Amino acid sequence: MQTELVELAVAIVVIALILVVLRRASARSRARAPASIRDRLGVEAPTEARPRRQRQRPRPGEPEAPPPRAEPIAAAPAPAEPAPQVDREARDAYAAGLAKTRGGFVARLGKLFGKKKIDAQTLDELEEVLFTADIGPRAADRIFQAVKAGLSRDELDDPATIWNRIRKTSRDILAVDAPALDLSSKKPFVLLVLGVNGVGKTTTIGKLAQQWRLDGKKVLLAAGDTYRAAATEQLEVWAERADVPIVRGKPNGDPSSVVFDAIKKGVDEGFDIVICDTAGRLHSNTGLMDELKKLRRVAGKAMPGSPHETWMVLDATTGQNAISQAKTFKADMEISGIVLTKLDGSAKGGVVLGICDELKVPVRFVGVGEKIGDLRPFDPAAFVEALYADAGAAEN
Ligand SMILES: Nc1nc2c(ncn2[C@@H]2O[C@H](COP(=O)(O)OP(=O)(O)OP(=O)(O)O)[C@@H](O)[C@H]2O)c(=O)[nH]1
Ligand SMILES: [Mg+2]
Repeated sequence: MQTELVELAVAIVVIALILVVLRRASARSRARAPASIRDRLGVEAPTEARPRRQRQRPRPGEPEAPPPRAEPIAAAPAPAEPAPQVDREARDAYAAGLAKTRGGFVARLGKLFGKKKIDAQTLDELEEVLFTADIGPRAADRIFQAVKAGLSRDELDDPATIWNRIRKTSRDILAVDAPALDLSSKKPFVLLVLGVNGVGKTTTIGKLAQQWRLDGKKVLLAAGDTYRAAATEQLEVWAERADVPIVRGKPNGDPSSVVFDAIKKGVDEGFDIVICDTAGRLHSNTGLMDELKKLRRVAGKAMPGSPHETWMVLDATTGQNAISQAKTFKADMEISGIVLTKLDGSAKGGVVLGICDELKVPVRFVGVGEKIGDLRPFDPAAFVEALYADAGAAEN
């Protein structure tokens, strides 16, 4: 009797196990069924396969795994966000300056998503376009991963969704967390402008001087580039155009003494802003870096706490070189802002993405031409709209 009971219990367990296995197999086959069959069966589409967990530690003898490439990205597609308010005037001003950049990597993206069928190969091509786009490898990877992670299979057919993903990630990259520029917080507000030669420091200072004077500020320039006689003359021309006074030094004199005199004058005569020009030499020249550090120390002696901002000017036409220049300077020097010049002459305007992503320093202004009015405060939302302005047209 006892034996029969045991046999009965074993039989029940075996039947229960067979039922469980059959149910699982049936669920799997329904999930794999094409959409039309799923519809008929009333089954929801399977969610994206969970990515396989990467092995954390190398096996003995294996090289260390490289660090993860991308910033963490939300795996789920972003809900349809309301498009940010965009300053149309700023967008149009950037759009003209970004024409060459749009003709470059943005046009290549447009061709990619304009194809009839968007499939896994499109993702491979997307990766290639982004990584050769002069936007820096980290920014390229962030955009790539965002598109990849956010797109379910069905969405791959929808270029508008892809462009929205690219726009949103670009805006996120450009949104560097930094306090807004407040020129009224100090009197005078002392700004030191530096960068390698030819990037557009002196031109930018002339443009800034005019903008701020027109805003009602009392602006003074300091001709801190004493290495070349022509440098002071050039700044004098800009001072005249902008209608602001200038403090000059002797040719080959000490740039620190010019900066000291200018800040003192700024304090004594009630100026609102003192902008200091500096010499540009190759960033590998350690003499220059020492000189710039000395300039900062001397400025602090003329007015404790100054310079209040130190901006690095970068030339957009140099693409990723601009990123490495900024990194070199930032390693040695406190940089609180970036001015990116020559966007108008460059197909590499996307470099601003790499600069923001890698340096986490805010871009304050962008130069979009050689004339005195060709300098725009940087507005990330308007910039992104201008950069991808042809995206809609490219879909056709
Ligand atoms: N197209 C264009 N050209 C610019 C822009 N900004 C500056 N430039 C040009 O870049 C060249 C160099 O500008 P500068 O202002 O002399 O550069 P710098 O950094 O002061 O140069 P150094 O004093 O030699 O170190 C000039 O011919 C400017 O007209 C811009 O936004 N767009
Ligand atoms: Mg200069």
